[in-house]
Amino acid sequence: MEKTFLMVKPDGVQRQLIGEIVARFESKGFHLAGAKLMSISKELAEKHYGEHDGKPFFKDLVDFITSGPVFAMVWEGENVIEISRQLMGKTNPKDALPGTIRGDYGMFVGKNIIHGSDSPESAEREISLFFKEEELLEYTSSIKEWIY
Ligand code: DAT
Ligand code: MG
Repeated sequence: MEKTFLMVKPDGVQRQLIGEIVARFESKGFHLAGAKLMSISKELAEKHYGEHDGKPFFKDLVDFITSGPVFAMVWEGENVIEISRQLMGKTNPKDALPGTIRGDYGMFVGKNIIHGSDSPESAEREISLFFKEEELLEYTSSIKEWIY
């Protein structure tokens, strides 16, 4: 089954939106493989956002993502990468539709609540940056037969 890396950013944690965000992915039918509340070091932030190195917002992005705890998660499901990007909404909350996480809770591109991998390659890379193999659990979900 496809996996993706999702993360409630420091603004989402401080605004007490972890439960709300987890509930959206649970209710959709995705399967939680691993999760943890953690701090991100500058080194990890720079690796995670490496594709944006050199852009004008890079320093602010690294400062923001290291400014407080994040809630890192791995979710599984058919097409989870594409569907979770839809549930998140557009990068800039001003363009994100109501009903999406960024559309419902975000106001500003620099504080947009949630991160999600955007391709199978970035999912694999980001999962291995944030999680050890033993932190990801394999277990059967009893509701799976009612979802697929
Ligand atoms: P996404 O988080 O939707 O995958 P991205 O990978 O293009 O978006 O950018 C990573 C983060 O960087 C994004 O969540 C918020 C910030 N960011 C992107 N574009 C920005 C901009 N023009 N100004 C300020 N911050 C920006
Ligand atoms: Mg991105």
